[in-house]
Amino acid sequence: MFTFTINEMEKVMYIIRNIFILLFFCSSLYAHDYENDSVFIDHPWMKIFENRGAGYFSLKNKSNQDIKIIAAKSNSIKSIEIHNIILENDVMKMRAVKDGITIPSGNTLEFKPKSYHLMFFGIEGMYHKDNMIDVQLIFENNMVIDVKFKVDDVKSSKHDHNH
Ligand SMILES: [Cu+2]
Repeated sequence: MFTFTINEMEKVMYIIRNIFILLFFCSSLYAHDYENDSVFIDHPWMKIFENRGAGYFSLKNKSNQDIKIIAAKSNSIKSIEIHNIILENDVMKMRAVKDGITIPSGNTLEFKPKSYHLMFFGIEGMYHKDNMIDVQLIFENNMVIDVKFKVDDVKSSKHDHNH
């Protein structure tokens, strides 16, 4: 016979409840992606320092042609540049990527720290961890994708006092 005592039943309920809580938090933290027929964009996130920031995400080309990201725009940010980091005489330097970046069919391009990133200049308003900022990613052939960058790290000389 397969029977539960009340006590065992409570334990099972407790475990099930915890699994649900875990799933809820995992999905709210990580389920953050955007796609259309051509691209899949995963987890755009950003760091902010005063009114500047850097944005990261991964970009998969699902289509059977090359795609090219050429720019980004936001109503909350004065200007956005695509940057890369290159090593020059053992020194890491940021460079603006003027002509965009081509992603071949089936490939994934990672925008990540010490590599490609979006550079945000003139972020308007105050943001805190987990706030979202609307940004449009602009591709060749008039493809535009609206995404939200999740604020991960905020540093401000006015508000952080690390004595
Ligand atoms: Cu940069």
